[in-house]
Amino acid sequence: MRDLTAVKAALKQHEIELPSWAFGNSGTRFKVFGQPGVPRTPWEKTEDAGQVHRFTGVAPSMAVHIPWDKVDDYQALARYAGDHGIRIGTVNANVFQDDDYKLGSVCHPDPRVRRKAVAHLLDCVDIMDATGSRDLKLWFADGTNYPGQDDIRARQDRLAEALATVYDRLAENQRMLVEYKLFEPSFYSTDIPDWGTSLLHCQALGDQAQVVVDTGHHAPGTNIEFIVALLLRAGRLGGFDFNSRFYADDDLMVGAADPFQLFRIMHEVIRADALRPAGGIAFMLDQCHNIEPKIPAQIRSVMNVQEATAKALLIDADTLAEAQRAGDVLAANAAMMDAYNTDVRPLLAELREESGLDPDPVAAYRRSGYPEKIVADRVGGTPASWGA
Ligand code: LRH
Ligand code: MN
Repeated sequence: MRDLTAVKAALKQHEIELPSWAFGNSGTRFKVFGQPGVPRTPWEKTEDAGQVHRFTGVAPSMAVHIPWDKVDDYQALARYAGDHGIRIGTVNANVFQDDDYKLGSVCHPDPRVRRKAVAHLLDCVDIMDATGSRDLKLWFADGTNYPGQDDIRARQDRLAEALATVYDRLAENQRMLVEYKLFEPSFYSTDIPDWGTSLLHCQALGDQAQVVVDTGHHAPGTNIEFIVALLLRAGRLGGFDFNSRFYADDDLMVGAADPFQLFRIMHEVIRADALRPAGGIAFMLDQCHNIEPKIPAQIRSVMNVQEATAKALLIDADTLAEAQRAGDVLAANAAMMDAYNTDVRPLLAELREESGLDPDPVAAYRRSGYPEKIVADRVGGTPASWGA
């Protein structure tokens, strides 16, 4: 079994980034259920993200989504985040909610629409300059619904041109994270449907372009940890959008639907020695808490990532490697399963106490009075949501 001091040290410096939009109301095409106390502004989302970090100690940044988190002064927002013990992290562009984007954004047949989309992406880089963010995350809803609707290759040419324009604008310490998704909202072709398409574009652009793996964006049965191992080997894994799903892009709490898959993914990260911040992976959550209370859900999600990571850190690498070398299939699998079947909750509770935190972050948050405070304070105004 691994040296627990080293395991704790690795867990202590493992940071998980929170999505601002998961503090707001969200739902499906059938219904968006409102909740009392939901933030109404990026400032209130920042306050809530500060609470998750306060009780977990490992969520020191909040990703923003533009225009959902549009403010007049992004430097002020970054300072406000600092006042709440966190920082503004990844900047997410949004070219999927404007009427002009019905047939696509950067892949749209009309150059006017493509210029409009690229202008927004460049605005997002300006925002990164103001917030001090390293990463611009790009997910495009672009695609088609019927064969023949548009030329698949021509759309790739348009995409490559737009990405190159934005790439050239990046400062040397900034990165572009290109996210892929198999389908939805397009149902025949998606212009970046898989890791290979994202990787090809990233390799064509340069080293500051990396692939994002959203764990909800694959066909059922996809071996996601295989993709992770491959992207790490290629030096092109820029980050994760963590969530979980039973069927499609369900955006449920990470680790809720398939904790074993999350464990296998974190094993590949650790095997590549990429867990530490210098490994360059942005561990982000990307979830929708349609029915569950938002802040406790984010706290629980951070804990789920910690549990999967702790189990993966407990894999006895020497025993595993020896069994693999010897072709001892059962011993190799047992080395993984012994770690996975280890209850790491006492270890994590101890780690939190050593860090001056309550061993049970969800219970501590519930006792904090904050849930009642936001319900009492946040009356009137428009609760934040996707506004879809
Ligand atoms: C698309 C996606 C993308 C975000 C959005 C909130 O499904 O995963 O990462 O921009 O969700
Ligand atoms: Mn995502």
